[in-house]
Amino acid sequence: MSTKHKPSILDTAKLKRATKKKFAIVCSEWNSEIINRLLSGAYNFFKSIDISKDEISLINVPGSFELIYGCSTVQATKKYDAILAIGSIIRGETSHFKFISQSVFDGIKDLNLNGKSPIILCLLTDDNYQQALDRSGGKYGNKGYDCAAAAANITLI
Ligand code: DLZ
Repeated sequence: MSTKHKPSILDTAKLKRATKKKFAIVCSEWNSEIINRLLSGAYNFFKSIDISKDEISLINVPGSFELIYGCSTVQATKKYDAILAIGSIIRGETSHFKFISQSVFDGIKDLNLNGKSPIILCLLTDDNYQQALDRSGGKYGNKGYDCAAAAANITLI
């Protein structure tokens, strides 16, 4: 997506109204370097609206496919105003990439339809490692930061 048309959801002054909201992050462990970069981006955003790392619950799951179960479990606690799911899927030699990616989008979409805590999906689906680096604090910004802003934004509607 072009960065020329940045959405107003990145308006930090407005998003400071979310400072008292409760957030959880559900994080996949696959492609850990990329995940750590996305997670840092998310924490940087939350810091910009005066929410410290210690105030955010972090739940780790093995891979992106397990984001669905992890988010479902966290949603069921009813403790959070929004949940941020973070994963990175990188295309391999087989069609596994396609099935996992589609399942995660479908699974998280289904969870969002149940009307409980909203889940913001920060899932990179890249053809190669460089593309993932570019989107996790590289030349295309940090999607972890952007998705954390979206999580704050959704608590204000
Ligand atoms: C198996 C697998 C593969 C090949 N690649 C990735 C990936 O690039 N990113 C990711 O998050 N997870 C991957 N996984 C693991 C699956 O998400 C899942 O953890 C396993 O299939 C077990 O259910």
